[in-house]
Amino acid sequence: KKLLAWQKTGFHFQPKKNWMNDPNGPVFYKGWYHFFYQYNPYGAVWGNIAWGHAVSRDLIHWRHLPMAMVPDDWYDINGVWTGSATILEDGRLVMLYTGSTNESVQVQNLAYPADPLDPLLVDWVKYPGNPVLVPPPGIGSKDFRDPTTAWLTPQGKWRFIIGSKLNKTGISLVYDTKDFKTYELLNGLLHSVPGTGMWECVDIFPVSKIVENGLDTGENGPGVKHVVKTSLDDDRNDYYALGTYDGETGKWIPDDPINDVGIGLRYDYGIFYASKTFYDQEKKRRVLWGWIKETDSENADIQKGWASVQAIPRTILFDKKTGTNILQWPVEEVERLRMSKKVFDKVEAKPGSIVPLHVGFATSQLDIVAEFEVDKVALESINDTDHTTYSCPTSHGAAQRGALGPFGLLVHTDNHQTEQTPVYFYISKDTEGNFKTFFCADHSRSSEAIDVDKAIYGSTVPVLEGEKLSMRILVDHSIIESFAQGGRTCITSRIYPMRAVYENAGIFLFNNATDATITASLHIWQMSSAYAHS
Ligand code: DQQ
Repeated sequence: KKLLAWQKTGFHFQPKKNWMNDPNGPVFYKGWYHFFYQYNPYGAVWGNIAWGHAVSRDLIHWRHLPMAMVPDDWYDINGVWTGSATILEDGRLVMLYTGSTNESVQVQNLAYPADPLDPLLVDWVKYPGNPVLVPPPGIGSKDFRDPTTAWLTPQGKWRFIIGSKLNKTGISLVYDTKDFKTYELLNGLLHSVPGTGMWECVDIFPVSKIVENGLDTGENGPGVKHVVKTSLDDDRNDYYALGTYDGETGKWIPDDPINDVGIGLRYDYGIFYASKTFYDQEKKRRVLWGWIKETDSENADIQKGWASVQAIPRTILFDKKTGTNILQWPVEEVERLRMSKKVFDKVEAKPGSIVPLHVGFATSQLDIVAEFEVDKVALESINDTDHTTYSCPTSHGAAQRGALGPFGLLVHTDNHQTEQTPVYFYISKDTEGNFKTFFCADHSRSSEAIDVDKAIYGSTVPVLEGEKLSMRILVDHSIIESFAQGGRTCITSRIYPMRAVYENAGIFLFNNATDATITASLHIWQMSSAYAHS
C-alpha cells in the first residue's frame, strides 16, 4: 500500500483518481489555462471516455472542475474522444472533437461554452446539428479522428487537419470551414507516410527561425518552419519532422525528404503519446502537452485506483543552432516549485566509479541540472568505439562499458544500488575522429518487481563544437522526465521501485566508462508539491 501511494505524483498533472489518457483542447482563456483530458470516471482502465477538465493560472497548480462533456448523445455515446480548441476572431471559443457513435463510427462534433463570459468555462453545449463531419468516401469508419486547432487561411477560411489511414499509409486530411458547421475536404493530403498505419492526434504548428517566442497557429512566412507531428497507433510513439507549409496548396514539404519522409524524429524517446500543442497568447509561447501512460500491470493500476499522468507542459522552440530539431523545455513556471538547493561543483568520477550525492533532503521530488566534462586526453586518444553499432535500446544499458561512456546519474537508487535508474550519456567515436553522443535511460534495474517495463530508452543527441554535455531531470515519484542539451533529446520514464523509495532513495553520480574521467557540476533542488484544489 505504501509503495502504491508513493507512486502518485507531487507536481505532475493527474486527476484525483481513475484513468486518464490524451490531453484535449488546451487553451488560455480569460486569464486561465484550461486543460481537458480523456477520462474514465468509472475506473482505472480505458473506457467510458468523457472530458475531464481543470484550470490553472500557471500551468502547474491545477483546480479540478466538473467533467466538461460526457458520452450522452448517439454521436458520442461510445466516447467523447480527442479534440482541440480554436479561438475565433471575436475571442469566442469552439471545440471540435471526435465522437464514437452508437455504431462506433468516428465522427467530428462541435461544442462551445454555454457562457463565454465564464472564465472557468464550466458548462459546455454540444451543437444540436452534430455530427458536423462524417468519414469521407474511401476512409474507414474507424479511421477518422482527432481534429487539430483550426487556423485562419489567407483566403479567410478556418483550416485544420484530421488523422487517418489508407491501407497501411498514415495520412492527414485537410478541411476548410467558414462556420464550423459545414466543411470542405481539400484535394490532396497535408502529408502521408507509407507503412506507418493510423495517424492519431496529428498536429501542425509554426516555429520561428528568427525570434525567441512561439507563433500562433496561422502564422507563416519566410522566417517560419512548420512542425508536423503524428502519434503512431502501431508503435505508440509521437513522431515529428520540420518542413515548409504552403498555405496555397495545403501541402507540407519535409526539410529532409530522405529521413523526414518517415517523420523520423521523436518528441520523446520514452513514454510520451497523443501529445498536442497550443499557442499561449499570454506568454507568446508554443506549449506541448503529452500523455504519460503507466508501464506497470493493469492489475496494479486497478489496485492503486488510477492510471497515467501528463508531462509537465513543455515550451517548444526551433533549435537555431542545429537547424534540424526542436527544443523542448519544461515551462518556466515549474521552477517556482524549487525549494532547498544543493550545489556540487566539479565532482570527479574516475572510470568505473559511483559517487553518492548527499543532498540532505528527500529525493522523490527533484529538479536536477547537471553539466559534464569528459577528460580531454581520453577524448582525443581513443579510437573507434562501437560508432556504427551502438544504440540505447539494443545496448546492455548502463552496464555496457565503452571507452567514453556511459556516465551520468542514478536516480531513485538505494544505498546498495539494488534498484537504480541510470540516466546517462554514451559517447562513440569513429576512426576519422567523429563523435556521436547518445542520451539514454536504463530501466532494467529500476524495480525488483517483475511485471513492469524494463526497457532501455534513448537516442542520439546533437552536440555542437565547444558545447558541454548537459542534462536536466525532473524527478516526481514514479515519473522521470529527462532533457539533454537544452531539450534536443528527451526521455520520459515511469518507474516502480520497491526498495528505493522514501528515505531509502538517493542520487549518485556514476561513470562506467573504461577510459575517461568525468567531472560533473550539479544543481539539485527539492521540489514542492503543486496542490490541486477542488
Ligand atoms: N485516444 C482517443 C482517440 C485517439 C486516441 C480515445 C489516442 O481519439 O486517437 O481515447 O490515444
